[in-house]
Amino acid sequence: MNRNLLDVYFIMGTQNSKKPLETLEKALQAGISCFQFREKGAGCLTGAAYEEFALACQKLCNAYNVPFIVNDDVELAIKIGADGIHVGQDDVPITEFKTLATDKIVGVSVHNEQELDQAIRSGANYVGIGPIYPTKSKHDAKPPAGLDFLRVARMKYPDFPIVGIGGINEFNALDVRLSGADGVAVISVICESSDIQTTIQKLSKGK
Ligand code: TZP
Ligand code: MG
Repeated sequence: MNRNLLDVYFIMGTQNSKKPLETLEKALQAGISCFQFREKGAGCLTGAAYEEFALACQKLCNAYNVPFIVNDDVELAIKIGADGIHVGQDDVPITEFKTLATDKIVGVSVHNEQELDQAIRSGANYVGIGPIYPTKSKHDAKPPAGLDFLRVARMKYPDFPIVGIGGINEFNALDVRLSGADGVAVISVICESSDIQTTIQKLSKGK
């Protein structure tokens, strides 16, 4: 995949924003490079409402020509023709999705070298490394790992697409990039911003 797609990678579900579709549209207008639909946690949508919300997010992403990636839910991703899937270590093995949809983007969260090597061997198109900093957006997140593993991963795989995640904001995004990430994956810094346009400009490469 084109590593530029990871530049500003926005992740969101209804648990993250009071007006999620409005937030997503502002983020798209401001130039996010990728979007991940992540509807999970207490009070999240289920059934038809879940699928309708996914379709509404997908439609917006399509209008801005921004890849629409589904978190965890391979079945939904296939059903609605998402551009890709993102899975963690406890989710379905990516080979399942790869066989069903060869041309799709597959992302995997990794936390150590073994997981990193395994993800790449299994055909991941990018990996997410984190949480780099403390995060309030994922209740079962591992302790913040800092930038060290990111540096190790970049040294080992100089050209492989890597995105950093967890507690990233406009002030630390450059450190994450300088440590080897092609981009930053964020939830709260965008969802809680009163000026999404400026926030995204500051998160973005070269701004
Ligand atoms: N995976 C690791 S940290 C995280 C996820 C989904 C949450 C990132 O959210 P925030 O608000 O940008 O820290
Ligand atoms: Mg998962």
